Amino acid sequence: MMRAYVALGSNLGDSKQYMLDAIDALAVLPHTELLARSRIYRTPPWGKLDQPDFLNAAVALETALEPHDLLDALLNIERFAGRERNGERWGPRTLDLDLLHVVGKTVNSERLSLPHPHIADRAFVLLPLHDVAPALDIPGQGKVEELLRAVDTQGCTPLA
Ligand code: PH2
Ligand code: MG
Ligand code: MG
Repeated sequence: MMRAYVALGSNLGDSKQYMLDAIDALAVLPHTELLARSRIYRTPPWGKLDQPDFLNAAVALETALEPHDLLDALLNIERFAGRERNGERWGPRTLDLDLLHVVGKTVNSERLSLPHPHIADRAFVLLPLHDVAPALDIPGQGKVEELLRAVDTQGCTPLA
């Protein structure tokens, strides 16, 4: 079994429901257990600014799925949420599931880079990840609690 961390995001449609349904779907993946889920945060859009605020969250999983199989499962859950890929980078989406890290695994394939190379840059990833794994060390980037101290979390607020 491997410890895996997944980031969730949504800024189109009923975002909160997409996130909650996605967490339920992750919890019932084969050979997988949901260990922890973060709060859901409202976050300002990053990268492409002229789009609605996002909701973001993160989960910790224990899984026997290999990283590429887990990625396929995440893409299936996205598709079930009506995710359309129109080629626009960083544009609005009903559901985005990003595999952040699988403890002990390094992957550099066309489809997948692990650890996700941009965890350290993004408050909308670090804030929820900190809820589930503050002491986690992301190889090559650093410890989540230290990375979080170095980013600007202004405008990011947990939902009540
Ligand atoms: N995802 C993006 C681009 N920008 N901004 C926020 N706040 N949250 C996201 O999840 C997000 C983003 C592309 O995946
Ligand atoms: Mg993303
Ligand atoms: Mg994605």
